[in-house]
Amino acid sequence: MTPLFPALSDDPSSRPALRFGARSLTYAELAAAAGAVAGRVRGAGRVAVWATPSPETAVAVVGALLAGVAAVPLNPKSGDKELGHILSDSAPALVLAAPGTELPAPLRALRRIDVTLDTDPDPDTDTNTSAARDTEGDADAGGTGAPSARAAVGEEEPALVVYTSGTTGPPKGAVIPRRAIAATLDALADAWQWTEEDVLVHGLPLFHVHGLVLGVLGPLRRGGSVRHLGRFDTQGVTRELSEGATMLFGVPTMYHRIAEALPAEPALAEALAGARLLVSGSAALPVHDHERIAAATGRRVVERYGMTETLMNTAVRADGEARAGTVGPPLPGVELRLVEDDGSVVGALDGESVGEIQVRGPNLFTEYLNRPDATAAAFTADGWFRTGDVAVRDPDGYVRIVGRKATDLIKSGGYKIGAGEIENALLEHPGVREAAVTGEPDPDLGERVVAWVVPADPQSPPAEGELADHVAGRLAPHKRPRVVRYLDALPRNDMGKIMKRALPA
Ligand code: MCA
Ligand code: AMP
Repeated sequence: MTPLFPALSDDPSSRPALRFGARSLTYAELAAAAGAVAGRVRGAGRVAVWATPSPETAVAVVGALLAGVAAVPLNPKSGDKELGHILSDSAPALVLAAPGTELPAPLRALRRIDVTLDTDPDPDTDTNTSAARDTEGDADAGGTGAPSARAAVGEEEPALVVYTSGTTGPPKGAVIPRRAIAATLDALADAWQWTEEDVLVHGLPLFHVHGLVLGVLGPLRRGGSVRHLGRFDTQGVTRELSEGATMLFGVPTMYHRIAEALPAEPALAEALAGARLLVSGSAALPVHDHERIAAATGRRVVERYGMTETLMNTAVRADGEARAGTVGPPLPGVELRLVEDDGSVVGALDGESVGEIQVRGPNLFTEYLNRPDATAAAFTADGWFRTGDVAVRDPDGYVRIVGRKATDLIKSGGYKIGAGEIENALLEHPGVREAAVTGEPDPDLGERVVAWVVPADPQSPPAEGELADHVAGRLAPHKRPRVVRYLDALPRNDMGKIMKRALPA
């Protein structure tokens, strides 16, 4: 296997690699900073990364990868319950964080390593851990033949453990091997003609696949660069695309906000028109937003479709036709089929026959950490991964996602949110007797989280804001209910099961 980051291996250049606001690193500086991290984490089992939108997060993850140690990116807004679960499940040996960041109590019990961007070798670190040795170590892992005393890191070794919600219970850790990262990024490079000349701009969070794997590791694998906005806004997009950035990645909510802003921001339209590629993913981009952006800029947003467990499965190619409502054909190396409920495979490419998307290929995760039951249930007997997404295929092979099998999964702002997880958190509030959570269409977020609550005391139900804060503080702010509806009782069937479809629209 070739090294994950060839541009860091041999003679890292003074080309820009990362930029976050006023702070930037060249490849040589990144090699030194990440090399220092690698030296300090080598041999650790797994390391947690406090994944703020900062260059330290990128350096921490790249450093762990250079050392062959799996990184567990943590949402810095995780609430107690979510964080507690992730830490006990993934059992990291230590936590990597930017200096001066205050970590919440559960993390303070772990050994902490401050990630500095300083390129001077750390005097406390063993001399074998200089940048040069560590980037060489990665090259060795790739079998380039350079001499080193270190054992190669196998391509099936875990690179990342990324937590993702299911319909019930706490989030599961998807174990993503090095092979999957390399395969998906190289397939996207083929589809998008993505090269070292590209400069990517985005404002995505760095604790999920979209922002971290595609948005940071993607440019670094190509030897190109990434400029992170810190937080997404249309002014940042305008500025970076006007100053040399070539590609934009975002979730549909970001493109919706761009579409809304375009009439009043002519510079935004000009900046988007000059980009080489505008890419949306993590949820469906509504046709209306596609069309508004195309009308104002003359440019079409291309969609790609993936999952934490599978990384990327399909993408509209840079030289392909960007049809609104489609996510393109399967990427090179990815096998994709549609399967009906009775198990029969949909053969027709007729734009009408519906089936669940199942995939196979080098882009797939290995397992859910500590969850052999869930891992087994996710695959068919012959090794296809069941995505739960329902689609049709057009005559030219393009995939059109038309729905999802699980009604208890909500996609809000591009985040996947399990209804069960929020229901459990709500039931822990003393003012809540019964709770049900659903997703409702939302023009900005795609879907918004709605909580249906039977209060313990109907005379003084807990306030909407209090329940939102309760969920934000236990789980994460993006999981908080945006609307709370109070009922005297939840609709139940004869078996006592809550009938969500019977909740008033
Ligand atoms: C609000 N806030 C609160 C509360 N209410 N904090 C604590 N308690 C509360 N009750 C805070 C929020 O944390 C946030 O802080 C700010 O107020 C605004 O919140 P909100 O309105 O919810 O956020 P937003 O700015 O409207 O978010 C929209 C967004 C975001 C920027 C589009 O949803 C987003 O970043 N989405 C990306 C999701 C993503 O990357 N998904 C990839 C997974 P602050 O502003 O400080 O943060 S899917 C994936 O990886 C697969 C592989 C794929 O296909 O891509
Ligand atoms: P996650 O589990 O958070 O990684 O989210 C993966 C899910 O996001 C997929 O199973 C799809 O339901 C959805 N998704 C990702 N990209 C797209 C897209 N371009 N169009 C529609 N849905 C998407």
